[in-house]
Amino acid sequence: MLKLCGFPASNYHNKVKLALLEKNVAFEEEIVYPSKDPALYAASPMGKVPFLRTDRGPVAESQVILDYLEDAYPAHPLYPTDAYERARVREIITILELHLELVVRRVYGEAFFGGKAPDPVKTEVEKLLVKGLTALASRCDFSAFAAGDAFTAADCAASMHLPGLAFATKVVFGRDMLAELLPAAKTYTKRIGERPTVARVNEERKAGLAGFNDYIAAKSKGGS
Ligand SMILES: N[C@@H](CCC(=O)N[C@@H](CS)C(=O)NCC(=O)O)C(=O)O
Repeated sequence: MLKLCGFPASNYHNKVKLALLEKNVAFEEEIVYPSKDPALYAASPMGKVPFLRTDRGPVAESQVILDYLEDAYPAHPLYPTDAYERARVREIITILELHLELVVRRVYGEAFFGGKAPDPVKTEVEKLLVKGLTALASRCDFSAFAAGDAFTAADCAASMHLPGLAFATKVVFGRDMLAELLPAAKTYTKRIGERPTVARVNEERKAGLAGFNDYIAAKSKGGS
């Protein structure tokens, strides 16, 4: 059986978990936190989680895993059949991953872990987030799902990444940039949170926070 390795406080982990649930593919979860363990690097070349254990070997990188699942388990598709529409879904995912999530992560230390991001970093992140959110607004109106009238892989990314962005920008910049620049997406995050699969992932995220906090505490004491 497929094994999703990572931890449920991670939005990347949860993006893959949501795809597995939506596709109705059986899987188990194995809690793996980032570390310097060579076994982790053997499974995931950048030492990041999540990765998926398959009967052929591991696959790392959340978006690669989503695409693998779509190829290997075509039932309950998460992409449209039309090539152009598929490209549009991937365009939205790329904006979410590269131009929003990776950008806002630069201030996650301040937003979630009591750190302090340098002012020039904050200025740059705020500017880039305006650009990324404007790009997202040009592709999605969020009146139903991220990429139109049906749930797609773009929703796996949007529903798991956007709430953290809203929270982090409120803490670090004193403004919820999602609510301000893309109010329909803010409403969408609440609406999609009621979808049973998303609600389950979010409940399990909350249940996993204690374990994650223990991992962070051990790490700050010098463990790996
Ligand atoms: N591009 C990766 C990003 C995954 C990622 O950054 N995971 C975090 C946990 S949420 C991690 O493993 N961080 C440890 C590290 O970067 O060394 C993906 O999409 O799977």
